Amino acid sequence: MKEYTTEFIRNIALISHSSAGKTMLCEAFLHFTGATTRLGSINDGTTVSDFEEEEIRRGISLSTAVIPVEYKNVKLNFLDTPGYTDFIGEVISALRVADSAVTVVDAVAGVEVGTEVAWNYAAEFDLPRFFVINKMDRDNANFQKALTAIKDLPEARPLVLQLPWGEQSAFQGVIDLLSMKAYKGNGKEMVDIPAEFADAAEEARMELIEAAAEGDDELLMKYLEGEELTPEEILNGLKGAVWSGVYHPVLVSAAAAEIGIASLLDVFSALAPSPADRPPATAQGVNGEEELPASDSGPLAVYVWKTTADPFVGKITYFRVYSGVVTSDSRLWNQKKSVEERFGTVSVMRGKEQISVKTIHAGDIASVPKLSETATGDTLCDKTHPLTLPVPEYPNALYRVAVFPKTQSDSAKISPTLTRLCEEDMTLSWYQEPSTNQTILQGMGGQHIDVAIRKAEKKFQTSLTVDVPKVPYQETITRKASAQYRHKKQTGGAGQFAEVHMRLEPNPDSDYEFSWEVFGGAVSSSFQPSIEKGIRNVMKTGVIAGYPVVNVKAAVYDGKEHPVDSKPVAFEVASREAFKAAFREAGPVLMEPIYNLRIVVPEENMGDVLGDLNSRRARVQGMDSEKGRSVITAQVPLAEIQRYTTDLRSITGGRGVFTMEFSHYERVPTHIAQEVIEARKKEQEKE
Ligand SMILES: Nc1nc2c(ncn2[C@@H]2O[C@H](COP(=O)(O)OP(=O)(O)OP(=O)(O)O)[C@@H](O)[C@H]2O)c(=O)[nH]1
Ligand SMILES: [Mg+2]
Repeated sequence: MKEYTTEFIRNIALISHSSAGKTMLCEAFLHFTGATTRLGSINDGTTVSDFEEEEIRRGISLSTAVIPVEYKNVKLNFLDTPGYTDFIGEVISALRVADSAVTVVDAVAGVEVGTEVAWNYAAEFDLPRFFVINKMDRDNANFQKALTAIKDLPEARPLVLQLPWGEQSAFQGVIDLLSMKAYKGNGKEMVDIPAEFADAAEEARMELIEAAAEGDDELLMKYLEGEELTPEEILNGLKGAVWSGVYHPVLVSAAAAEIGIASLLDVFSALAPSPADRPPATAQGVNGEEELPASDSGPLAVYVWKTTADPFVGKITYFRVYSGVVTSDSRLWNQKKSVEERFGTVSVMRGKEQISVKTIHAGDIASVPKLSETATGDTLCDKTHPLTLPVPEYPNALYRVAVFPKTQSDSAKISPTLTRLCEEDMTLSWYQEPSTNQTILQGMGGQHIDVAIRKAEKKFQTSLTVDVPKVPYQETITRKASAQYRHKKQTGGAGQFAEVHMRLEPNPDSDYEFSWEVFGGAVSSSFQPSIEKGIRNVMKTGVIAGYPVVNVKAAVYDGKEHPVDSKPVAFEVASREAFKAAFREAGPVLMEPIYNLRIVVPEENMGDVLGDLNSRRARVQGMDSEKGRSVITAQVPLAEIQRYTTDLRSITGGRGVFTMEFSHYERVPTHIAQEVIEARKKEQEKE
């Protein structure tokens, strides 16, 4: 592969709802430009992008693949992202390093929820955005209908740059309004616009020229005075309109039928910004923020946006150079980890293929194997000029499982395996939940976790089983109560004696407070630490259902001691038992975690979603309908939504999405608390 300098590079993220045709578009680009000799297929699992075993098995993309396409004198780095919303983390990472985004719209299905989610993320990254209406060859494909749906996306201002030459089985090419030519088939052959499309093309071109002139006063004057604008003037005007996000060009294709391929590449080469056309990146330096235009001569700033681990290939680090150049056999400084990393052979990735290149110029995307410490989100730079590039925000987890090792040997590997899996994926994490003593793996949905569990097995030889996690309940009290306990063992051998009088009170402001109110020396204050230890231990393990105790104030106000038999351990026991007794008298209740949910669904599903929320003890807090979509905000107990990703999918036929965030703990209704307590009792009987 040739070496490309900044102005000849385009970094373009392909985003959409699952199955709009992103992977097939990449496949068609590669085939058209001669990088591959035949067009791969999703069904046969032979595409360049979807090379992972799990991607082939499922027939969908699961992670972002880099597909560099050499066309004329530019290199277009397409980032083929997964559309399935479980893998949104991959989309965010791709958008982070892209200079523009292409939203692929299915000409039959139109704008789907996943399309909108991806579109909104691209807006957050302030990227110039394009639309491609793909699958124009399919039965029921409808360009106008898809275009109307696009107009309903938030802040979308579609600008038609291409019209389909026919639709469905008659789709045979693309009418390009910039060149006013028709691209036949894949586009190798250019012909005059067929007569029956001449009027429509003229009309659409007028709109395009007006849009091009809109951002440029001089151009606008010229246009209003009826002067003809040159092709160059139009292109420059359009660049302004597209790069500033005022207009979003609409293009058409049929990827699997390889129609409209050259016309897409022509538009992207001409109209998608190069890294140098984008505003400079901002990095944190030693003396504050630094602006970094994409330039080979700037200070070195390299952002790591993706990491993969594989027992055979080893670790591969994907990076984008924001400023400076990267060469093979060099040393780079990782500012966050404070280590120097040795870069061996630097490569350009094409799917799983590593194509070694000598120099990676500013703005380009490449990879390097076997870095020791560097992880996704890190910045690499020159040791003498430390820089840190910003890491995007990833959404909170939506789905959790408790994981268990299948065998003894898996048990030893569970923690390193989970750590490695999570290193690869910014939306996957794991932790040990102290209140339930379970190992929790959390991510964006059932498929996401399922893929991770399979990877653990296939890549890291660790077999895991999963289950719905226990809800991390808490125990607390609702009123003041006192109790006393005497611990006495004075028969034979060394005796034990301690008596503790304790009062408990609700303490909403903090989890635990203690006061020592023993006056007159009934209990020596030297026993206070043991008494507190007893309390802390019982607070960890709970009193009524085995969950941690929170929000209590404990006061020891009296007691008794024995000159010989009172030992610290005796007071620990007495204090524990006094606490339990007082706790049971103090109106004990279970508390459960409540989450804030924000659910976006098509309007027609609103009734069903609300009905379902009702059955989940939800408190609906807001409802909003806009452009055919409803937004519902609600507070719902975690116990009711542990599998909401799957449930919402089935209620809405996959057309609903949601986010969730922990809000607070709240009292569990008595009948449900009773069930939890009973379950705990049964468990204890088994133990
Ligand atoms: N008829 C027709 N089928 C297409 C076209 N583009 C893609 N397909 C088919 O649609 C299905 C999905 O295509 P993909 O390229 O995997 O879609 P994707 O957007 O990458 O999907 P995800 O990876 O799940 O996000 C495959 O069976 C393709 O063969 C097209 O232009 N016309
Ligand atoms: Mg795909």
